[in-house]
Amino acid sequence: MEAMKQIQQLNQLNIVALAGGVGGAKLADGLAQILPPEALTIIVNTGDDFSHWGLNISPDLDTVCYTLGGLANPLTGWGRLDESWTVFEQMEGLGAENWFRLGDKDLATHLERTRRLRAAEPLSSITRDFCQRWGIRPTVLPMTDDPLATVVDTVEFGELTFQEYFVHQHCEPTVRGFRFAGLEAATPAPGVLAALEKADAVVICPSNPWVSIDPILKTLKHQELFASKPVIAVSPLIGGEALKGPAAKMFKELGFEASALAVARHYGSLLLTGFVLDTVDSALAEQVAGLGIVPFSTNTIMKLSDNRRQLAEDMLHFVQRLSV
Ligand code: FO1
Repeated sequence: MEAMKQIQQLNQLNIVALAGGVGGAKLADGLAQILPPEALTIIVNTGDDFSHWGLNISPDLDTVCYTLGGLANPLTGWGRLDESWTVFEQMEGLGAENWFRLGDKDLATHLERTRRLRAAEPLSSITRDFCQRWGIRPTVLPMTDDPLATVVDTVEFGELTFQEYFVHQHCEPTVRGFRFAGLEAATPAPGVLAALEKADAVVICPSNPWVSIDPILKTLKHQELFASKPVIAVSPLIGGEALKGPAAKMFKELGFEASALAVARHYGSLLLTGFVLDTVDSALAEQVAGLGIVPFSTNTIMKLSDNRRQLAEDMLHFVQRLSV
């Protein structure tokens, strides 16, 4: 009965989640298991978007949507479940670039997205329609409908487009900075600012702070929207390592220690009200508190669907505590 009451209260929260790829998608899925669809908006990074084989690819949007729709490949985290690779193999046979793998089902998404973008339909409108067709009920929004590209400045190659760095070069080059091409002209997609205004709290998912969350924060350009409500980030670093991707490597190469504490410092107390650390990092809680950010330790590893739900529930309880 007591547990039922708590869930009912959690149900009444209105949440905006900021998400990149796999980590963001998993927490968004946990939140979607608890919150009513009208109380959850997920704002997704589009800085990874690029053109490949003449198609517009939006990797993070697709990872979030496929995950929420139960369509994601659980082994990679990106791409489709039960995928086939006929077109990819035929393209390879014709000498096409093969460093970025596109499966047959996934290709349908890119073909239709590209067709509609060329017909001047905005990315946010295409995403809304795809979500409806895939049975996804929370609102998923690209951070912007405008072109914005994350560029990675590397010691070995100079500037690389994000997917060149991430997939083609396997995140191996040494990072010395980032640039977000198109940032000045980019405005938040329709619905983004309204969702933030309505939200009781903003959740920053355990995505890469440098290349998944920073582009969203920089595109919003309306940090005052955050000032009146709790903003809570979940650390993507656990015991100094990222579960997936180059976040820890980036912190080190940019001259910082790779730790949950460094993530909390990166966002800072002007943005964050609360910070969720994994239990293995609970010894850092005191130092997070020293930054003026309320720490909370729990299990943040989301291997199973139940773990996603549990982390979302823990987060929402934390939001409630910070809201009073
Ligand atoms: N990541 C890879 O490491 N190799 C790939 O071939 C690859 C293909 C791919 C196709 C569609 C898609 O939506 C994502 C894909 N990803 C691939 C993942 C993606 O590049 C990154 O995970 C994100 O951009 C980082 O969040």
